[in-house]
Amino acid sequence: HTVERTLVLLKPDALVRGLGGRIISRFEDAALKIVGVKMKWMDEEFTRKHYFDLEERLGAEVYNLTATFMQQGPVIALVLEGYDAIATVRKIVGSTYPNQAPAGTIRGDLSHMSSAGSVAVGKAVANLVHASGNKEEAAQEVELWFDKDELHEYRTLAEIFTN
Ligand code: YYY
Repeated sequence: HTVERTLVLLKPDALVRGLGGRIISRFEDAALKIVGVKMKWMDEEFTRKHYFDLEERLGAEVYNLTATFMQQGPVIALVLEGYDAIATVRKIVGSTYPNQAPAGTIRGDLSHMSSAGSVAVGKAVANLVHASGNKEEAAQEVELWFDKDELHEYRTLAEIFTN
């Protein structure tokens, strides 16, 4: 088990619904440490960079729906650090399709099924949060979203007492 960094986005649906604080609390509750944070309104060029393989993986329609959805409002980007942070965050977030995400996960507990669930034609899956899928993606995404000097080192109270 090693300390990792992973990228999380609070998507526009999370912010317009006023869920930012509650979502961030879920990560803090699991001892994930915020080492970077910013707010950004994504444009098409940046969306392409973030979802660079989405069109190839899932097709132009899914890419276009997702891109439009991500540009409907600003997002909050976080870099979270902790033991096995990449897998831990994905576990807390839940599966891509909120109707398949178990209760107890962010997507399972907080998604509105009217705008989520399985994919409806003409609708992006509004699943509140993005989280890096694996080590390679995490490294790429942290680098895309943050400059080195925007990432911070400090010790949490737990770390001060255990080290
Ligand atoms: O990593 P994750 O976000 O859980 O799923 P991806 O397969 O990377 O898809 C990215 C994003 O695209 C997903 O969070 C919602 C959207 N999407 C969609 O709107 N419709 C699909 N059929 C698949 C994905």
